[in-house]
Amino acid sequence: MSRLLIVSNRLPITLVRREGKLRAEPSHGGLATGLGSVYPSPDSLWVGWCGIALERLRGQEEVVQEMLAEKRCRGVFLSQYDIENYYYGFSNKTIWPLFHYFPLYTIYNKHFWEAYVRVNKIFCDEVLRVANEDDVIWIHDYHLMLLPQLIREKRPEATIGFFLHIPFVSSEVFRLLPWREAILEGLLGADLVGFHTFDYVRHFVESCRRILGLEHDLGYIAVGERNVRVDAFPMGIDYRKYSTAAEIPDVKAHIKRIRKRVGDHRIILSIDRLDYTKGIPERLEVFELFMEKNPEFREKVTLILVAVPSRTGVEHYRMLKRRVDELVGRINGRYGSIGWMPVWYLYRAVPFEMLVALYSLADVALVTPLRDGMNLIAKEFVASKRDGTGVLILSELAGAARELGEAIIVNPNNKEQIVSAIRQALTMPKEEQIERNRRMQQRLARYSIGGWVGDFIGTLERIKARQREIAITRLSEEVISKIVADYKRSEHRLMLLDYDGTLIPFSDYPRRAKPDDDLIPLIEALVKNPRNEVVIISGRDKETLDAWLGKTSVGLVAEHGVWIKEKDSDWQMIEHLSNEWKDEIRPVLELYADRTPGSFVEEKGYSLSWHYRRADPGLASVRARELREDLANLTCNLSVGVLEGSKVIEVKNVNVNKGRAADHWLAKRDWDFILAIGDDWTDEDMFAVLPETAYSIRVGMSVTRARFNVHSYREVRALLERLRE
Ligand code: GDG
Repeated sequence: MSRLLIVSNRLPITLVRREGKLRAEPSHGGLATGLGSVYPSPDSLWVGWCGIALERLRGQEEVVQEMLAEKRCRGVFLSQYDIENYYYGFSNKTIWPLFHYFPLYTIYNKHFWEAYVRVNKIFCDEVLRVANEDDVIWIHDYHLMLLPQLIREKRPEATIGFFLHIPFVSSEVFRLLPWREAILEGLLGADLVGFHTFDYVRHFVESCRRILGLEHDLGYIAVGERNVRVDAFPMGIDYRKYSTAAEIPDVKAHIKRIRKRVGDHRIILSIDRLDYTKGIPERLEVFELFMEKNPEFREKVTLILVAVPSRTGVEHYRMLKRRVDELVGRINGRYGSIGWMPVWYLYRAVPFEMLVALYSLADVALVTPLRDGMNLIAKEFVASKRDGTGVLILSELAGAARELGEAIIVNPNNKEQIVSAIRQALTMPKEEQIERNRRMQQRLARYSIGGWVGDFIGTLERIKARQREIAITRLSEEVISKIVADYKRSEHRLMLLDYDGTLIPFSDYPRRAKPDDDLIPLIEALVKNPRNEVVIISGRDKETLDAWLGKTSVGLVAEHGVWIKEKDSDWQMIEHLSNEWKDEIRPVLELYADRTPGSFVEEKGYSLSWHYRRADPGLASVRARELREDLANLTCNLSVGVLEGSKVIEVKNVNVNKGRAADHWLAKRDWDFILAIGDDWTDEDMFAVLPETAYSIRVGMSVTRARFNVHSYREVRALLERLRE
């Protein structure tokens, strides 16, 4: 039976050594809390670091594994050196700051990187040790970005999902990373890569395009033979757990106790891990400004600040702690009075019952991170509001802001705006609070943590099924043997072959894609066989085709079918065409070439094309979209059509396409063997007119009318070599 294998840096339980004895305690943080609700289940296993250095386990690894196995966990053991360099180092001093737009905090250190690679390999070994063939492997977060590819290398067929819990930065920031290629390649080892928001999806696919040159098509990236899906899955919470928590006796007791202490003061709540991305000092400054600007609220409002210790071994976190301590002291000293302390400060994790008691009591939750992948605190606060009252003030730079639009959304750097938001929150009529919260609650209840897990795993299974479908159309050795056998048996064979991308690889400059030394003899050999009729059916102009292939007496089609040249005869036009439209279209294309460095216009007898292979991909895709719109307007009264090939937009007379050219040859006689091969969508017109018995092959793993797909021109050449023999 297939199991769900969750893999993350930390397990949902952390081992601690107390009085010489090992104990298991629950882990804190977004991932553990979130997935903890759907875990453990009998058909799942969680693989991760157990929280204690190998040196301190003193040979007790087996005992630890047994302890962990009871909780359906499997431990990964890391040395103190690796924890320092992989966890505190690369994960938390390189990736964490960079991915939260803190490039100045980012340390690029070769030893950190080496440890990161090594630990990802240790995780890989452990996963391979416990994973069955048909298990679904779900890897989490930024500590393990190389792991998908490492597993893929060893288990090419594995089902692997990856989810990133933090933001994926804009490609402009991501490119700062010296190991950027390896990170992207690592992630693309997965079948599904998930992020919290669509913005992060955009940043990721853009980075893949700019850095690895991989195009994406509606969230699919073709990586070798695999189609990798990239999509947004905003993480939900266990809605019921929070919405019903106030009924728990312990929670009720906490509520009563805190209320007695706070009296009738209004409560503003702030809870986070103590992390510089969460904007805690900035929030304290805002609260100070609020006190200063709104004296009528002094002695009436209390800010409860829970800061959960985090990564205390990292210098920036220690500095942050000092800063927060100072600010709390300053505000309490400045505005406090006998009997009223403006800020209640807890530097520790609180138990769940206390946490939800605070959610339940708070009038306002102030959630103003400078950057946050999602932020579950905001969601938990809203879910805990049984009577619907309470106001959420939420940073627009938290992923959660995309779903919680009824909150008061603020820019965390705009102090004045947050000060007015606090005022607005404290004076908001109850009905309005309820109306806003109810809408958010409905949404959170619908897409809760179970829905999130189901959605992710469901999508992963669908992409796997899709990959299998593509694998079926992949030209197999078996089909190749059948093609060769049919070829040998037949008397009248027609071969229609596209040129660029099919017989020869693409080049930055079309003029450079000349036939190489192997191609001409191959074509000559095929043409020489009296049973063969071979036609190169191309979009290029007839002069180029003549110059490159004229000597071989192969049949030729130029400009997608404007011109045809039968074996050993002259060029002729399929039908008479006019060229007058060119004067109108040429200046438009030239303008786009001028505005898009690296692109250029190519003119052929009956067509004009704008090529953008060498242009900046981001700019080119914007320009291509604009050009398509311009051309749609300009060409509506002309008898021309607009075609899109691989990095080229071409305008040419309508009625001219490779299908018509193919028809010309198909009609010549009864063929008992037909083979057609092409690589872009102009070749689809050719595939469309073929009889069912024909062998048609599309180069590239795209959806196609052709019966089979191959990976690259090399496989086409290999197939033709087999036929030549
Ligand atoms: C990362 C991303 C993303 C916190 N303090 C206590 C406590 N918690 C629990 C909360 C909540 C979780 O920890 C914190 O989650 P966040 O989402 O706010 O933040 P990160 O830890 O930074 O998590 C984040 C998340 O992953 C999920 O993908 O949203 O953007 O940075 O569930 O309840 N729980 C208890 N005591 C505490 O003192 N019991």
